[in-house]
Amino acid sequence: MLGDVQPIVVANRAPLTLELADAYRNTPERLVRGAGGLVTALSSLAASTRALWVAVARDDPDRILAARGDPAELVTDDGTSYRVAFVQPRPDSYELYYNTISNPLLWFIQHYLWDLAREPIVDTATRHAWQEGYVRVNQLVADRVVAEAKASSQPPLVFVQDYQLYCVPGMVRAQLPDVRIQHFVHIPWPTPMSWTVLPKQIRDAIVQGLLGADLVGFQTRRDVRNFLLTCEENLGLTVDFRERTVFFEGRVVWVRNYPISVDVGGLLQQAEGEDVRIEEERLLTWRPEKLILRVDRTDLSKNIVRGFLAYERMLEDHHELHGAVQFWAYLQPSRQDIDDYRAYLGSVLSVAAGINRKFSSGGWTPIRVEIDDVMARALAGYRQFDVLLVNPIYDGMNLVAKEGVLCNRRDGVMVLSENAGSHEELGDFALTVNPFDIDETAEALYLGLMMDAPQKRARAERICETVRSADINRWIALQLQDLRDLLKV
Ligand code: GDG
Repeated sequence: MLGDVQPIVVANRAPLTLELADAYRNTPERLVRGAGGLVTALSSLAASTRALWVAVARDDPDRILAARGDPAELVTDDGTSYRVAFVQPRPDSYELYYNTISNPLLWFIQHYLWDLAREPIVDTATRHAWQEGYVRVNQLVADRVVAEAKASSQPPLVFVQDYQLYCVPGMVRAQLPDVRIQHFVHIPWPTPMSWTVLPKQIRDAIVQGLLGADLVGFQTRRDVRNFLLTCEENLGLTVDFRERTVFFEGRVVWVRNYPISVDVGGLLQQAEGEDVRIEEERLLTWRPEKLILRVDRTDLSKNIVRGFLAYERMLEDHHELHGAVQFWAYLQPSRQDIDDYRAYLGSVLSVAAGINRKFSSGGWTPIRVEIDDVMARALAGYRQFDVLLVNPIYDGMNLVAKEGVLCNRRDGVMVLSENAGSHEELGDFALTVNPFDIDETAEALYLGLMMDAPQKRARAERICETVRSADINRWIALQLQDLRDLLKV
């Protein structure tokens, strides 16, 4: 896979979590592998190369793991082993780094979520959080990477992940000028102008930090273009749009897109599991004739409220569907320590309740909102939907769009936002919507429910083929290929 190198994966989260023993529920302590394709993909890389994982200790269970070794040799309950080096920032630094700067400030800029007439207000507290939180934690992480790189007998190859760690590549490069670094950004990279919300010193530090890498990866071609434009317009750097390179401090930085995907084999196997069968049986006891599904974290970017408003519009226009259709919103609670997120969940619940009050009759409830965190239930939903609504305001990729249709057993139709990263690959076979337009979304939901069987099947098959041929292994393989071709690793 890779030559003689020591891969170092750097991410905010470790690839595993410690679930503490619970005497009340009589459950033992468990070390559980993190969910999602990223952990799966990087885990296979880590397992095959003895990679080291550098992560930030976020809470007490992480700190317990950190105390088990430095780096800790950890084996999850499914038998996968990891070497994890935790950095341990002070809790107040972590809070500023994670809950003030990364979420919401950067997340909101990168998903265009700020209501700019009112927010954000940038002040001394923002600069303090940047310096004492974000920069400080990034420096701790970078120092740890440097120490591990120096201790390695093989040349290190550093893979940094995401928006919490933008400064790490530059900080590592400052200490190890020749090290090979790749940084992958999982969320959208917005237009240059969106970044001007931040003071110049902060927004330039973000881009310069990233340019410490040799290769910067994004999900879509649009993200790549926006990043190149940001380098040119906001920092005045020399950019080659055809080669997709930036010249920075005497080096060439390559910028490429690698659409993240799912572990197709693993996911389909998981979807056949006993726990999913039990969830599906439960679902069949209440499923309506026609099921609309959405599965999302309760994040503002996911656009859950407008999804309900579109469904309301559809019910207003199509009385014949009353009693026959139900919209199941299966939602995972997210970032509830941030005010905007708590308020958003409140709006989600109250809008759904309002629609249910307006239309419920004869035992029929139009919307079923369920807030929980059980993957098997999401998979049961994926198998059973007739229409899957994926309408984010903006989204880096959106894996639900890829997983949902792949697991579905009914040739279900997907209604997909043109602003989801997955739209670049799957848009031709979904029903495309502008996520702000509830009339258009209502119409698409209706078309999806009414589509004839051959058309449904043709679309579902094309989506499945696309996902199968570009799965998570390809995501990794393309990056490794570029590291070999461009950087001669
Ligand atoms: C970020 C970016 C990008 C579903 N129900 C449960 C559950 N899921 C799984 C889904 C899916 C994952 O969670 C959600 O992934 P998404 O990609 O849809 O969204 P984000 O969480 O916002 O992810 C995104 C991604 O990073 C990867 O680069 O695609 O754009 O925002 O796999 O099936 N997971 C658990 N419990 C559930 O009940 N644990």
